[in-house]
Amino acid sequence: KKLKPFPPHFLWGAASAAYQVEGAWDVDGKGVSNWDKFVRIPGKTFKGTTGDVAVDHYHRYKEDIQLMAEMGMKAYRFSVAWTRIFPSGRGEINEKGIEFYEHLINDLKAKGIEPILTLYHWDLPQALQDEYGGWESREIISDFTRYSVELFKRFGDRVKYWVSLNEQNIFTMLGYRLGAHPPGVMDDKLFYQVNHHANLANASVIKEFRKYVPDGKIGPSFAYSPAYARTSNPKDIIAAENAEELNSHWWMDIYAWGRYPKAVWNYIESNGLAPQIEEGDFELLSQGTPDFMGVNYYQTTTYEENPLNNGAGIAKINTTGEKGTSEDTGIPGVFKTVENPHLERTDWDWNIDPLGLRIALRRITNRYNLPILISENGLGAFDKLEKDDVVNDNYRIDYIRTHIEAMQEAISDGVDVLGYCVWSFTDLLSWLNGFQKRYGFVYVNQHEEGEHDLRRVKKKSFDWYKKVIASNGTVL
Ligand code: GCO
Repeated sequence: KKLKPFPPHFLWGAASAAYQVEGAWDVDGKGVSNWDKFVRIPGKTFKGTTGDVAVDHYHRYKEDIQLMAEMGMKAYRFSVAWTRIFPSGRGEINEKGIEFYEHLINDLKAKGIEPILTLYHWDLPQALQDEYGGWESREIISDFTRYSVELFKRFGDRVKYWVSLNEQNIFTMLGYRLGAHPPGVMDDKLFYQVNHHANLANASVIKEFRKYVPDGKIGPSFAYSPAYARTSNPKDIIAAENAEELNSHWWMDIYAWGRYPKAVWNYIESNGLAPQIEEGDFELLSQGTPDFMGVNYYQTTTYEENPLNNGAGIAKINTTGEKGTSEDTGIPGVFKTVENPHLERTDWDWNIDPLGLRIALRRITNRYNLPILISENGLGAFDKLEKDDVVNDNYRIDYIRTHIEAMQEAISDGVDVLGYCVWSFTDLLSWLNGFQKRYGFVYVNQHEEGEHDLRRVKKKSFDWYKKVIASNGTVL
């Protein structure tokens, strides 16, 4: 088969999130977010790490953008901290917060880097959590819309690519099912209700976007882990189908079509978990069709049948980076996750599956027929800063190279990919893992303890990705 080249204006980029890079948690009028509060609860994060300073991007954004320019990056995906704009979630606007993103965006544009703005990357104003439970209440829909519209008005003339919600499936799963992210709740019924509100908020924002930024493109970023069946036993096949529908279609169908997939709906309804729907909800949901599906791809998940009488495993969160600490999880009668014996694993025990990216892109294209922005893909590892400021992250180059190859195969299959954002540009704070788990092309000398001057050091992968971009993906 002949491979198609990457399109001429392909968005070669990298991504980050406000809480993971900015720091300056209480500077220039910023309000307190759910994460500012959560990380202060003992035992929640690795060695109690917080994002108070993170990698201090708030004060060093110029230096960071200079490095992006040096690399020749075409796009930078970042998120806005809601609490910088509306410190208590709604009400008074904090102009200092607007100013920061104004400078960031202008600086990117001046260097020819396309800004991709994420409206929500998990840092909810704590005031809204306290007032009405944040995503637990329908009030979030109008507050999130007001905040988003403010950004459309301010930046819509310069920012053409927008991501609405980042990984709704992950922040609701960790926040309301596993209790590992704020607000630390474990309640399956609430989980579905919270998701229904997030779906409505997502649709409402996309609907407004059309009025304010008619020439822009917007979509959610979904953390998609394609489901594989362990064997050709039909019982394993149906388990994988169940997982695909419950763990992925349940979100992506709503984004693309404004409706919930039937089997999941029936399953949650018969288990008393269905969300409360109000009149007009499906009408709004069907008006929230995105311009693209944002896909955060890291790995695939393999499933097998799970007999009804089997005890349910609950996912264990790995915050130490030790291998073999993740456990099989599942729902009796529905599916069970198993290790895939054909794949290597990362330091964090995630499988490495480039072909899974091609499969992901093809499945989404066939089902939704939307362009795709790969809004995240990358490798979290224990990087080592060697003497003379050298980081030999050959494993990261291998990971990204094989995923770019798979992406090109998918493009040749006919998938419309708008861009590829590597997670991440600089190293950044991992929500639960502190600074041990690193993703960047640029090493940041930041640690939980000991010497940390925050200096930026280009890793080996920096020069490699620079060549990839310069050759529009022909030199890998
Ligand atoms: C971590 C996670 C994050 C996510 C990102 C999702 O280690 O904290 O891997 O970095 O990838 O925030 O959008």
